[in-house]
Amino acid sequence: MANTRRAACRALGALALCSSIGALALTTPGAYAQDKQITLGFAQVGAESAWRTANTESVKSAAADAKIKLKFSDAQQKQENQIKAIRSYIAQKVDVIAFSPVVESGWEPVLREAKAAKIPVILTDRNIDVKDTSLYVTMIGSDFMEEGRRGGHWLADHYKNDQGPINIAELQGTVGSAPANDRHSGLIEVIKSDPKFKIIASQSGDFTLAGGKQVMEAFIKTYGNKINVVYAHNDDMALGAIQAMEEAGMHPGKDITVVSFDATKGGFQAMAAGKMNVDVECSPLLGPQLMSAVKDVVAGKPLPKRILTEETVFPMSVAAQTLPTRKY
Ligand code: GYE
Repeated sequence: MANTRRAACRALGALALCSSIGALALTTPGAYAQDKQITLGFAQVGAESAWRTANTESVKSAAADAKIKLKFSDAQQKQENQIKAIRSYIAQKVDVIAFSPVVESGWEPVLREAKAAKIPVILTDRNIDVKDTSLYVTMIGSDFMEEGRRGGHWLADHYKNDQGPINIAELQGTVGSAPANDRHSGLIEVIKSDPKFKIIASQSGDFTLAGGKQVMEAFIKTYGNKINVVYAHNDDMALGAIQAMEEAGMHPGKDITVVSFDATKGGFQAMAAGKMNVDVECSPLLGPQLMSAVKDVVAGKPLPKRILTEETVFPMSVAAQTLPTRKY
């Protein structure tokens, strides 16, 4: 109600007058129209990881709490499916479109269509690479570069008294996705000045457990015990890699240092069991922030271009005690 009144007042351009005509503004046909239930079209990446499952749940439950009508689609990690979903939301004339872009590039055409239809677009979780930033209202999510740097700083500290070489095998996330690009670049930024760190292998496991396991099996075949560190872009791939190492008779967390991202319950369980050394947090619980942004956009309130998530780093030593408090 308050939002509706404020929006109506802004349209009138007479704030001083508005407090006195508030009651009147609420009964005008224009203001009534803005009181209708908001419809949000959300194009999700897929269901590739525990992170994603928690993110989907967060979006669905926050929409229900905010009484926002949610149209939800799962793109099965394919950009073409997300583009189709966005086009269908445009055709259905939803009030707001939100999506978590599977990859960074290739979004201009469909976002121009949304803009032409005057449907505001909110990005969540992953960023995109567009010149015209007016194609979206705001981006809500983590700073993946910073996460990569945090992983790198943890490694630099862990090996500070070691001459090296420290051979890193990297399990990358989905090719072309923001978290894969930035978790890689953040690491490089930190370790590039120290030649003892070497990335000896780097391949995508597409953020899945099966992908992580398969790529790690291939790494073990080629590099065997030359590998000192597994740097996995998410917990699911790290868990898959841990399985591969154990099947090969190795001791993850001891013979091979395991660095991972997300800080899901699965990651915490692996740390508590001594099989993962550090988990860099990335929160999927973006639903409440998204719904409040959706309401603000509909009410005509300005939003910051970037809404950052607050996160930390969990080393193995705190896992057992922190595990019971993890929400995803
Ligand atoms: O790290 C991974 C998921 O975009 C931050 O996507 C997200 C990533 C997350 O599949 O587990």
